[in-house]
Order: sequence, then structure tokens, then C-alpha cells
Amino acid sequence: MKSLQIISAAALAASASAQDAFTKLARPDGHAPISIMADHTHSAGEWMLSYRYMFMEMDGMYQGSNSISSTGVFANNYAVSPTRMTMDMHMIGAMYAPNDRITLSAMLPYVTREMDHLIAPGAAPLLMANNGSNTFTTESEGIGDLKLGALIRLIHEGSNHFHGGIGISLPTGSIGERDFIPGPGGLIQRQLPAAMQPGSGTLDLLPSLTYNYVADTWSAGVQGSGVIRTGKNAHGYRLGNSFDLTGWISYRATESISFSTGLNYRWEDELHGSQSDVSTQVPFGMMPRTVPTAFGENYGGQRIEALAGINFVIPGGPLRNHRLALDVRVPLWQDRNGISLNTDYTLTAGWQYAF
Ligand SMILES: [Cu+2]
Repeated sequence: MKSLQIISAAALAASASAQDAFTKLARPDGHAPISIMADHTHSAGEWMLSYRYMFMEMDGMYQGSNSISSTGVFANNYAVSPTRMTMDMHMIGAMYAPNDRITLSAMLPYVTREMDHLIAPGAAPLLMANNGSNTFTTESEGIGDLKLGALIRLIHEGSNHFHGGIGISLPTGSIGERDFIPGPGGLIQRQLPAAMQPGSGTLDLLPSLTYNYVADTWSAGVQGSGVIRTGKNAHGYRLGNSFDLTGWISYRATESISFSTGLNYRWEDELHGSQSDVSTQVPFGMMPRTVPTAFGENYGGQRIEALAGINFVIPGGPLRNHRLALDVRVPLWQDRNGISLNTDYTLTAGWQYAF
């Protein structure tokens, strides 16, 4: 009788831990494609560390929904046209769930930007200042804005997972980066436009709502998220508010690999205020305006991007819950507010580890 009780207690414990292991078994598609933030929550006591690398390549210029040449930019009275830009971002993050309802998160990026420019043939003072060369490149790098957030589970049962998020972005990133640009009398160190600054300079609110549906061999998600900027920064401007709507679907090919595809719609308002210390006028030139990035009306717009990604997770063993993921985004359509660089593609790769 006694041994029977022991056996049944052991069987009960075994089945309980098996069930635990089953419900806690990490799925590759348990996380959204890696470029999507605030997509999942954690259970009480869980931690997660993450690292993301993001590379964005921008090439050529757009006016509204049409691509335009540098000559087209000059025809709009600008003396200088950006031609190409790259952004490299390293981002570390941590998540912690003090209980089953709330998951806290923190993310800090380090951003490097490089922008190539072409000087208009008619902008003689700038060409002279640039030692006769019609191209120049500016660079900036530094820590970006620290983002702190809380995700709250609203529905978390069976296949349906729905959570809301509220976050703040603190202005830890610099908005005072300078570099050498051609100006009257030669190359002079000037304040770079907002597009080249690591930080926003404002306190920003980051609300989001995310719904995940989890089936046996596939899952899907949809997320709406926004960035609401408050006040004006120390350089007299505020970046545009933005809204993102993202949907994705993932196919779990094996217990450790899933493939995803999705669509992202993004709306971003123009920059408000004028960027103090950024030169806007070319003295004695045929074109009175310097460069499109110096003007707020050339920021923001709408676009639709397609995304494709792969998630990999180690579901068991000593390296359990380590994840690797990669995704790429390509624009399908865009309508810029003014004249700005065209995004070619964005690549995001990352590592995540929950424990
Ligand atoms: Cu996490």
C-alpha cells in the first residue's frame, strides 16, 4: 500500500513535470521575426537577454512615391543631394517578468551612420570649399536612446495571446554630433542633420498592442505600435510621431526552425521645428537651400515593407532556450513626405536567451 502510494506520487510528479516541460518547451515561432520588438511576454521569474545587429542600406532619392535623380534634387533648389546612407546598429536588451502578468524590458542601441553626398555642378562656392571634389561623406556614431517598457498580458490562454505595452524612450542618445562639410571658405565642422543623429533628444512614449495566435505547426501575429514624441529637443526640433502596423505568419518546419513572412505598414510625420545649427542657406549660390535633410518637410512619409525571416531555437539540452534569428525587410511601396533617401533593405540578426 505504502509503495503503491509512493509510485503513484512519483508518477504524478513525473506527469506534472512532463506537462511543465511541454508547456514551457520553447518554439522557434514563439517569438516574432527578430526585427519586431515587444512581440512576446515571459512567465513569472523568467529573464531574457538579447543582442541584435541591424544593417540598413539606403540608396538614391525619393520625392513622394517616385525615385528622383540627384539632378532632380538640384532642380528643387538644393545645392547638395544625399546619394547613399548606411546605418549599423548594435542593440542589447533585457526582459524580466516579476509575475505572470507583467514583463519589463530595457533596450540600448549603439548606432553608426554614414551619408554620401553629391554637390550640384552650379554650387561653385561649395565645390571650391570641397577642394574641387563634388562628393563628400559625413559620419556619426554613438549610444542611442534607452528604451524602458512594460508588457501586460491581457489574454494568455490556449492559442490566444494578447498583450499591451507601454514604454518610454529616454533621450540618452546624442543630438549634437558634428562633422566636416563644405562651407564658405573651406571644410568646416558643422552640426549634422537629425537623420544623422544617434538620439531623438526628446522623451518619447512607446505604446503597443500585440496579438499572437499559436497553432500546432504554425503561428501568426499582428501588432500596432507607435512613437509619440513630447516637447522639443535642445536643438529646436522634434522628430515626427510614427505608427507601425505589422502582421506576420510563421511556419514551424521542425521543433527548432521556423520560417516567417509578413508585411509592415509605417506612417511617420515630418520633423517639427527647425534644426538649429544646421546650415540651410548656401551663400552666393545658384541654389539657395543646402541639403534636403536640413528641412523638416523632408522627413517622414508612408511605406509598406515585406519581410522574410528565419528563427532557430535550441528546445532542450544544456543550451536550451538559446535563439538565433535573421530577417530582411524590403520596401514594396513608399510615399515620402518630401525628398528623402530610398530604403533598399534592412537586415536584422539577433541572439536571445531566456532563463
Ligand atoms: Cu523575451
